[in-house]
Amino acid sequence: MMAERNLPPQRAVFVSDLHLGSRDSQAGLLARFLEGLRTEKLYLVGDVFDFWKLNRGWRWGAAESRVVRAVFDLAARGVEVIYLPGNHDEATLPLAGTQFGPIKILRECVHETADGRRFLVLHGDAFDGIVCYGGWRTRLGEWAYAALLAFNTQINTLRLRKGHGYWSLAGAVKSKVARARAFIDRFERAVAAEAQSRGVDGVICGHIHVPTMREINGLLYINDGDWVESCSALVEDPNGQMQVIFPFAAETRASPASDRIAAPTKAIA
Ligand SMILES: [Mn+2]
Repeated sequence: MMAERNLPPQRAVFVSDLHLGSRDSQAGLLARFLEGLRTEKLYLVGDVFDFWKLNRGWRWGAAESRVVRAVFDLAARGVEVIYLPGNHDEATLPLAGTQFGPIKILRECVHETADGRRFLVLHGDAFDGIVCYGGWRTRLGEWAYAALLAFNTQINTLRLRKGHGYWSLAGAVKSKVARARAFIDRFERAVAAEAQSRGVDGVICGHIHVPTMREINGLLYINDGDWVESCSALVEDPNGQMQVIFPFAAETRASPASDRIAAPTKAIA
């Protein structure tokens, strides 16, 4: 349970897609992770807040406040905190280049590891237009899938009452899984290609809620995941070793081996 306490001191920690303010955010686990953290740098790689939920479905409780307090406590202890706005918190983007108290706000930046490798750090939403149809069609797909999930239970209640068998949502969306995989691959390749053109060794992003570390054309693509389902973080140890960790794997369904791209919504962050 106290896995986060066992995390040794890190040089840098990257988290993104916290979606604070959304009911889906795992703010409680995130607070525990941040409160036990020892690191020199903390990168908040976008979608820290979910302002899209301000009009409907906004939630702000003790856990969310604990997350914010934990970040400021880390900063007060000398941790360098860098905040890179994403698309769900793009209202903070005009603040890029300024400081919010001890927190540095940047559109993107380059992180240099202890062993001298340079990583472009950005949220990743800028690549939506390149890899998918974008705009309303993406939103429609996201809405349709959410509606499908919500109605799954009702559909089955009806079906069972009428003597039909259980209708599997997983089976129904199976045909979409290949598309989700293709989307993820296109996204990862687009981000990696951009990083390659900047002459860096790798790229660190979030946005699609698919924690990954993979080499693409000799460039290291790292996605730190999210705090909606994966509850993952990217950590760099004092020697420059990078690792995507799942500190609450035992308490959530997420684990490095789980097939997290089965749900198409994951691809539409
Ligand atoms: Mn995003």
